[in-house]
Amino acid sequence: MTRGRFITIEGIDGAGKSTQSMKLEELIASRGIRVRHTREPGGTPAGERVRELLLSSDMGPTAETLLFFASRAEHVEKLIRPALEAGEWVLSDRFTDATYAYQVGGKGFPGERVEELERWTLGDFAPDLTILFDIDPAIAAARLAARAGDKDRFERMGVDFFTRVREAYLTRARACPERFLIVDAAGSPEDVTAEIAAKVAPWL
Ligand code: Z5A
Repeated sequence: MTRGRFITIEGIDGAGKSTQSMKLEELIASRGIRVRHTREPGGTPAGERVRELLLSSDMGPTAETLLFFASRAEHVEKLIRPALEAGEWVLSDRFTDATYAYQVGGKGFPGERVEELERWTLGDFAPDLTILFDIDPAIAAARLAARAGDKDRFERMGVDFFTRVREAYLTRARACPERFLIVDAAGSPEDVTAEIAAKVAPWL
């Protein structure tokens, strides 16, 4: 049995990840490849409960970072690794790069603590491919402002916060070009879908 591939989708809020990851799932499935679409935080029953807690509470950075890794450990053990070993591909909206981008880059949590947690919970387990949706936070903010219920997300965190998160993602992508594909997420949905299809084609 050939092991499946693990693809992660990353980028700031409002970059268009959810919209495009569904298209990518369709593209992969259209090649006859079995694919599981999942997300972080979440992806398992326990992980989804942790997600509710994380997204509804204002907790300190240590508790928050530990909970992201608790959800991730469960996700890898119960869903991601078994699916890959069964030959399925796994497509996850966010994974460990998000912790480096949001907690370390955005909030200033110490990077070495995240490295320790990553080593402890994941060992050398990492995505085979990461698609980074790169976008100016002002454009992402305008998209979320147009979506009912999301009006205050950028106001709450601030555009400066999302600028730091974006920079942290780009720094990671530049340090690991063999794993990352950077997509210009500011275009129309059709343009972004086409760019992803072209860049992912060699993988399919
Ligand atoms: N988080 C963390 O801090 N640390 C971690 O380790 C992990 C996560 C794993 C998860 O929230 C939060 O957890 C997240 C990071 C943190 N946020 N914070 N703060 P989430 O999963 O609910 O949020 P999200 O991943 O950012 O989803 P999102 O806000 O929905 O953004 P998106 O998926 O990138 O965008 P979208 O839903 O596809 O599109 C947003 C809107 O724009 C929507 O109305 C679309 O119709 C529209 N759209 C999409 N594409 C386009 C284009 N191309 N043009 C115009 N309009 C578009």
